[in-house]
Amino acid sequence: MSSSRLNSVDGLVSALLAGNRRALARTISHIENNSDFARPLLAALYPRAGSAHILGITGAPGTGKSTLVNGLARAYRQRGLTVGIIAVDPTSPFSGGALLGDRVRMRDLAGDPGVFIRSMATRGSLGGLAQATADVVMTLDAAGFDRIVIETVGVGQSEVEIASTAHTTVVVEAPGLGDEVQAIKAGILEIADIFAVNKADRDGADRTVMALKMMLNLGAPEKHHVMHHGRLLPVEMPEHASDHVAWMPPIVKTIATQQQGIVELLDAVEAHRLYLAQSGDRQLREQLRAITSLRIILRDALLEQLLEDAGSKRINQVVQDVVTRQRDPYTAARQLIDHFCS
Ligand SMILES: Nc1nc2c(ncn2[C@@H]2O[C@H](COP(=O)(O)OP(=O)(O)OP(=O)(O)O)[C@@H](O)[C@H]2O)c(=O)[nH]1
Ligand SMILES: [Mg+2]
Repeated sequence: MSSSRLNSVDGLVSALLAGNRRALARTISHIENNSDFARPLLAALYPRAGSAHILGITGAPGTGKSTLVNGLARAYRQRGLTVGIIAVDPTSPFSGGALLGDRVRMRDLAGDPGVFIRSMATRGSLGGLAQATADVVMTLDAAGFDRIVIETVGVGQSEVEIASTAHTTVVVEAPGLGDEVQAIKAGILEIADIFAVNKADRDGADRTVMALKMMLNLGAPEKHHVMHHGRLLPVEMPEHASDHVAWMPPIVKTIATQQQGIVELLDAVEAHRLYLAQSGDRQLREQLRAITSLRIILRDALLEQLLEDAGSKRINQVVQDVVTRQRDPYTAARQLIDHFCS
């Protein structure tokens, strides 16, 4: 295929759908850079996506996420499934050091056309990292990957936002980083569908498992997503079948560096995938993903237009008024909104 075909939106789309990896990489670059091609590409690909199962792998730095992802990808390949991997590193958008490490750790997957690995460059994409990640996920989905794995470092709200774009979220814990379960602090326990206690070759793994079990027994964090996002857009959520049993997050011990527990972890993911389909929760999550996407896009687009509409002179004046306490920020914001809407 001549490379000039990849210089048009139509050419890129048809090549991507035909399995051309160069077209895929180029499409992702357009999306990341928010080039003129980005929106037409996203619009053309969106109807082709929706079949992949999307996994989020999150947890504190160094818990072994990349090593686990590597193991999972190999195990999926052994089952004949293709895997797209996205490594997101919002904490160090410019250094790229951790990502380089990831590439090295995932080296044994290189050269396999059934695996595609991408590190997310975070800079400048409209809608921020969460939306850019969702867009790349959608692109891999349209390109036909059976499973898409997103690795994020679980440290803050944006990671939770990114994880909420997944169908199945695996929270990775490791012993020896303090007695407490690390995720409690970061508030990512609520998003876990599965726990992996990695580095089970180390002391304290059983204590971590016990701590997690206690946490889970204290209160099933069921339907938190709905609570959290449901009120943000007035959409009707599908009702649950009354006979449907709530999912209890399983806890899987792994030693990623020795390929131990990987098959069990993969089986847990696949069990959750089935659960989502059978319970109707997959549909619910698709709704939540749509809500999250729309919220981010609307928020950013409206803010951008409002700022443009008000003009920098007016904005500067408002900022000054708030600084000098002539107006409180709520009143100032309200006045800008009223002006924008009038
Ligand atoms: N002992 C032991 N070490 C492991 C295990 N899994 C991973 N490691 C090691 O832990 C270190 C960190 O592993 P990574 O896979 O890079 O962890 P990560 O969570 O992706 O790290 P960041 O992306 O930087 O947050 C590496 O040196 C791994 O070899 C395990 O099961 N046992
Ligand atoms: Mg990593």
